[in-house]
Amino acid sequence: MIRIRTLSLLLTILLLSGLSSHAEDGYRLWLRYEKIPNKNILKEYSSQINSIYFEGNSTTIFAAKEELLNGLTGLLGSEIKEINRIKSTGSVVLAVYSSSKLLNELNIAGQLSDLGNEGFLILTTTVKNKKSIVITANTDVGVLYGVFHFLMMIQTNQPIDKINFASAPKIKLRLLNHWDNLDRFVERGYAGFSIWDWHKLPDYIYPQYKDYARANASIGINGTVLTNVNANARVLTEDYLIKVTALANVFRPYGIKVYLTARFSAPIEIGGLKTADPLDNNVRQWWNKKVEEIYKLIPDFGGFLVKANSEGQPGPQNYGRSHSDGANMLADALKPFGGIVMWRAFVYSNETPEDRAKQAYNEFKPLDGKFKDNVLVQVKNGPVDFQPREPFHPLFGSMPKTPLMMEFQITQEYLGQATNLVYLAPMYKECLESDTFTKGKGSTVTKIIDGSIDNHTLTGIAGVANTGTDRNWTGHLFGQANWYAFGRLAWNHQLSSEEIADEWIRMTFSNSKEIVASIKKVMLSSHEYCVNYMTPLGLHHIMGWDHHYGPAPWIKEKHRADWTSVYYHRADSNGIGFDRTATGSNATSQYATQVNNNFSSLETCPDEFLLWFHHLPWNYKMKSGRTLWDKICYKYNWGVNGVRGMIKIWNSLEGKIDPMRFKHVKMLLSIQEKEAAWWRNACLLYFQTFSKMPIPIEYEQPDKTLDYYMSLEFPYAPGI
Ligand code: BDP
Repeated sequence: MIRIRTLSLLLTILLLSGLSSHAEDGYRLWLRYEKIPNKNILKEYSSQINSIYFEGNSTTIFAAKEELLNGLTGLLGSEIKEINRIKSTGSVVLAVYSSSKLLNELNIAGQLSDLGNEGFLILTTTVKNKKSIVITANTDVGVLYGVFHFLMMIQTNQPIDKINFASAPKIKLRLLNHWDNLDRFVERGYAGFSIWDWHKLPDYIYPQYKDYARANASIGINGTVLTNVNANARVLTEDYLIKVTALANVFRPYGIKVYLTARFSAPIEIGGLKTADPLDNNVRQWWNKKVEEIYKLIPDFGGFLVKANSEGQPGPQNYGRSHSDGANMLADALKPFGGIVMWRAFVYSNETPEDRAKQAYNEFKPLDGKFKDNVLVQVKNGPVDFQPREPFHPLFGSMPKTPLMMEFQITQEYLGQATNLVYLAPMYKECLESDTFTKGKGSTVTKIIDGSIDNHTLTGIAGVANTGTDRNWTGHLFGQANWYAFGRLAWNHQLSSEEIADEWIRMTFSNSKEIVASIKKVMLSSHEYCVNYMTPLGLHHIMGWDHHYGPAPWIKEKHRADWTSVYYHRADSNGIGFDRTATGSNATSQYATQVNNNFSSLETCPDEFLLWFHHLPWNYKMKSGRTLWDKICYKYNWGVNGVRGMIKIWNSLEGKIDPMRFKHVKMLLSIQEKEAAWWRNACLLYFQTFSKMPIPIEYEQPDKTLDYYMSLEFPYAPGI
C-alpha cells in the first residue's frame, strides 16, 4: 500500500514536472528539445523524418549536425539515423548542405542568390525521386541558421509537409554587448557574475560557453563584445588576448565573432606611452601593432566598441581631437584585417549648459561624413538613457552619410532589473517603427539602421546582455524572452512582438493553447504596465541614485545635476515636466519638422511623451477631461493593477506548467507587485508635495509616509 502511494507520488511529481528528465531550472533556455507530448503531432513528424543526410565537414557543419541530431532525437523521442548517400528508395530524408551537386537537381539557384552569406532556405521537395526536406544555404553558417529554424518549427509544432521558407538577415552585425568586467562583476548585471571566467581561461572551458554560442546562433546573433564599455585596457594585454582567443575558438563554429571594448588610454596604461592622442604617430603605431597582434591570434576578430569622453571615460577630446579623429585612428588600424569600429554616441557632459537629451546630436551631427567606412556610430534607442519609455533618438535619420547602429538594453537596468517581468519586444518595436520623417514619410528608424534608406551595407544592432552565472542565465526566467526577442528582431525586424512571444512560449513552456494564450497576455501587456507604475506620461530618470533600483524622484543636489531626478521631472508648485519645445530647451528642433510639430503641439503630442516634451500645470485638462494630476494618479494605479492582473493569469497556470518554473515566476511576480506599489506610492506622495492635490479616493492610498520611502537605502543592490 505504502509502496503504491510512494510510486504514485513519484509519478505525480514527474507528471507535474512535464515528465521531464531534466530539472526545469531554465538552463536549457528555448532549446529544451523535450519529446513532443501530443501523440498525433509526434506521429506526423516521425513519418516525415526518418533519416538525416549531411554534406560538408567544417566545424560549423559539425555543430549543425550535432544540434539537429540532438534536437530531433529529443523532440521525436527516438534516435534519427544518419545516412551517407541518398538512395532513390527508402524512407524520407532531411538533407542538409550548402554546396552540393544535389542542388543542381533542385533548380533553386535563383532562390539562393538572394540569401547572401547568412540566409537559408528550407524546402520540402524531392531529391533523387525521394520526398525530402532540404535545408540549404550559400554558406555553412547559413545551414546552421536553417537547422535552428527548422528545429524551431518542430518545437512550435508547425507543419513541415510543404515548407518553402527562405530567410536572410536584414541587419549585418547582430551583437550582444556584455558589460562584463575582468573581475567577473557585471555592470548592470542582475543574474550573478560574468559567464566569462577570465581567471580559468584559456585552459578551462565551461560547457556554458558552447551553450551560450548555441543559444545565440539559434536566434542569429553573430557577434559578442566580451567586455564592459567602461573598459579595462588589460584585456588588450597578451595574457588576456590568449584568453579571448580561447572563447573565440568556442564561438567560431557558431558564426559568432568576438569583439572587445578598447579603452582609449590603453597606449598609456599598457603601452607605456605618454599620450593617447589619436593624431600622434607613436600612438597610431601602437594601435596598429596591437591590432596586428590580435589578428594573429584571432583571424576573424570583429573589432572594437568604444565609449569615449562619456561618464569619465578617456577619449580623443582629452587631446583636443574629435570623436571622428579617435574612431578613424582605430578604423585605420583595423581596416587591413576587415575589422570595424563601433563608436558610441552616448556622450553628454554636466559641464555643457545644455539639455542632456540634446548633447549627443549636437556633438555627432556635425561629424556626419567624417568617419572612415569601417566605422559605425552606435546610438542608444532614446536620447537620454534606456528609460522605460523614450522617444526615438534624434540622431536616427540625421547622419545619412554614417552607418548608425542601434543600441538597445536587454538587461533591465531601468525596467525592474531581474525582479520584474517586462517583455521588451514592444519597446524595441516602438522605437524601430518610429517615423523620423527625415527622408519623407516612412523614414522609419528601422530603415535607417538596416541601411535601406541611405544605402549603407555596413549595418548593425546591439543589445546590452542580461546574462550571468545564474542557472537560468538571466535571473528572471522571462529575461530569456528579451534575449530571444532581441535576436529575432535583429534578424528580422518585421516580426511582431506577438509572433516572437508565441515562438518563445511554445519552445520554453508548451504548445498548449491555453498556456500560450495566458503567457502571451502577460508578456504583451507587461511593458506598458511597467512604464505606468514607474514613469507614466513621459516622466523619466526618477529612479534610485547610483544603483537605479526603485523610485527616487527626490534626488537632487548631487555632484552632477544631470544625474539627479529633479533635473528631469522639474516638478514645482506650478506643474511638472521638461519643456523641450521652442519655449524650453528646444530639443524638438533636432527632429524633422513633422516630428517636431507633432511633439511640440499639445494637440498632437502623444500622452506617452507629454511630460518628456512639456511642462504643464497640475490642473492642466487632459484630452480625457481629467486634470493632469488625476491622470498621473490614474496611470500609476493602472500600472499597479496591471501587475495584479498578470499575477491572476499566472496563478491560473498552477499545475499546468512544471512547479519549479511556476513557483520561480510566482515569487518574482509578488516582488514585482510590491515594487510597483512602492513606485506608485513614493512618486505620488513626492509629487503631491508640489501639486497639493489629494490622491482621488477611488485609488488605493499609500500605506507609508514619504519620509519612509525617502529613508530607504540599498547599498548592496546588485549591478552597481
Ligand atoms: C548607463 C549605465 C552605466 C553605463 C552607461 C553607458 O547606468 O552603467 O556605463 O549607461 O551606457 O545607463 O555607458
